[in-house]
Amino acid sequence: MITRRSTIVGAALSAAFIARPCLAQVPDLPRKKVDLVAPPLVHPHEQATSNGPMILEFRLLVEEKERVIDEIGTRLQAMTFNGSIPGPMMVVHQGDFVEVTLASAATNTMPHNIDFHAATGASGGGDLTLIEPGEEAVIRWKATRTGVFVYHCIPGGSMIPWHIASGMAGAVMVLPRDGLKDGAGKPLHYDRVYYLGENDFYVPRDANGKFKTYASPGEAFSDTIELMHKLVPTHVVFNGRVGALTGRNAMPAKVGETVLIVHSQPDRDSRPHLIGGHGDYVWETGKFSNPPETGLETWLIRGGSAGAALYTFLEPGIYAYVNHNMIEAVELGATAHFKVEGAWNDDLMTQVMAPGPVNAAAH
Ligand code: CU1
Repeated sequence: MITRRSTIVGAALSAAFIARPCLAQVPDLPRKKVDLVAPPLVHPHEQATSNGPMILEFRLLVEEKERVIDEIGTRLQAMTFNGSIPGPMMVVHQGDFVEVTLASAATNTMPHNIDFHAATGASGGGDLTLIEPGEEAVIRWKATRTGVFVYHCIPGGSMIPWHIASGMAGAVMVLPRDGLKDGAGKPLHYDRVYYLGENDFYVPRDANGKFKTYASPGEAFSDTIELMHKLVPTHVVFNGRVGALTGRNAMPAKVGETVLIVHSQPDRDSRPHLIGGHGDYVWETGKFSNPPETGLETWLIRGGSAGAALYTFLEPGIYAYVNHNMIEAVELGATAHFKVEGAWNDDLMTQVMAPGPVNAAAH
């Protein structure tokens, strides 16, 4: 039952508290508390389950905190779910109930809430979860549709794009109860799953072109929203900062392992490409009720959505996973790495001749 705050989009920043929401009757189902983990990792879960529907309990703490977002020390007045950008991924099965406690750190300065694209009604839950610093709210929604879906903060007006562009987005994966399938109904499994949240950031510069710093989110707001109106990000990154998933932070895998890559972007379109690899099975729109496309080179993540790609690594080495707008990948930060160990397969590729001077006599 809705007793607190109505439609969020366009609402005033801080609606008056009316009453504590009445909690609906609790379904008579088993409960399980799930401890969330920071991306790119995903909490342990079954891919297919023989269990009946459950109530899965999650807790998300909203924290406003300054974060360094690149290798030159640029600082963002970030807003986070559980301290990470993106927020952690939650995995459930179709028919489960997702019960989320959304809490706001007492040190925060603004109202926050959460809109689950996978949920139905009340602005995806945003209308029922708008909390002030030091408050918490609990929402429960039924996972009726399968796929990977974005969640994000949606506090009203200009706060919506600002909070999202400050880091407040994550993803939910609703698996079919009998697991993933290819287009012919054959079961598909993954050995590892990684969650990559792509974000565009807008950090204002001073008169000398240097990135500015601010003491609080509120102090950063007017400069930041002015820059956001130009729609030209200063950073496009995976998992909160340039290099969050490259070099020694590369995601490990082994030759022969099948990896599920979940990729979300709450704002802008992205074009993921695995350099030297492919998308064996790709749910480009992220919804498992549709058959996956196969053998892709590059696919599209629409702004405001998540997609999923399954790939079995066949050669060892470092694989760059990029937004194949290479300007965004190389200049703005949208690059991640997989570090794959195992034996090289000469049949798939071999170096016939190492680079060297042109041998004119041979031509
Ligand atoms: Cu927020």
